[in-house]
Amino acid sequence: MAFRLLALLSSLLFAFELASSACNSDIEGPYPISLVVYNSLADVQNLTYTTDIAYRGILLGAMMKIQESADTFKFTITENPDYGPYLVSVNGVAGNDNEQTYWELLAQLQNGTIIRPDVGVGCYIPNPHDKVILKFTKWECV
Ligand code: B12
Repeated sequence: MAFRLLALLSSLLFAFELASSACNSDIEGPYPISLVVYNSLADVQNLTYTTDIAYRGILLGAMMKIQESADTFKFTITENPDYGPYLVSVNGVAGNDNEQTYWELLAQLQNGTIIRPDVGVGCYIPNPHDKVILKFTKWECV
């Protein structure tokens, strides 16, 4: 009787270990990205930051992490009800509708290709080793 109970307990333990190890194998760790602040309208040096981002985490989270750890990186956003956070200013430099300036979001992928994400900082999910570029620039009216 005691033997059968022991056998039952050990098979239950085995099944539990199997289930938990299967779940653990689904866990993906964070990965590195870098962030470049580039003002194309002024003669100032680019600033580059690196951070780890949660697996498939959003860019805004990585930016908040950098802001917490680096004294030289500050940004502000406004919330748009349709599209989420709009990046208004970086390090005190703010976009201005009258001057048609804004912070453009670009990303250089690991293979060198530069893309212009079709979502903002609250929705963009950087790929591992992305170089995210916040570019202060002007928009053109067509
Ligand atoms: C004009 C425009 C811009 C102008 C806005 C300046 C201005 N004052 O007019 C500029 C060039 C600055 C711009 C920038 C960007 N834009 Co834009 N923009 C548009 C566009 C063509 C029209 C918006 C509009 O005037 N609507 C009419 C007015 C009356 O409504 P509104 O609510 O007041 O409009 C405001 C918002 O749309 C806001 N806005 C514009 N773009 C974006 C992007 C995001 C993420 C947010 C939160 C707000 C926002 O600015 C408008 C004026 O205040 C739309 C596409 C479309 N045809 O609708 C894309 C659109 C809204 N933009 C888009 C994107 C992706 C961007 C960028 C992230 C692109 C980039 N990679 O840099 C950046 C924003 C970066 C940042 N700083 O956060 C996407 C948003 C999709 C999404 N689900 O997130 C759209 C839908 C285009 C697309 N790709 O399909 N944009």
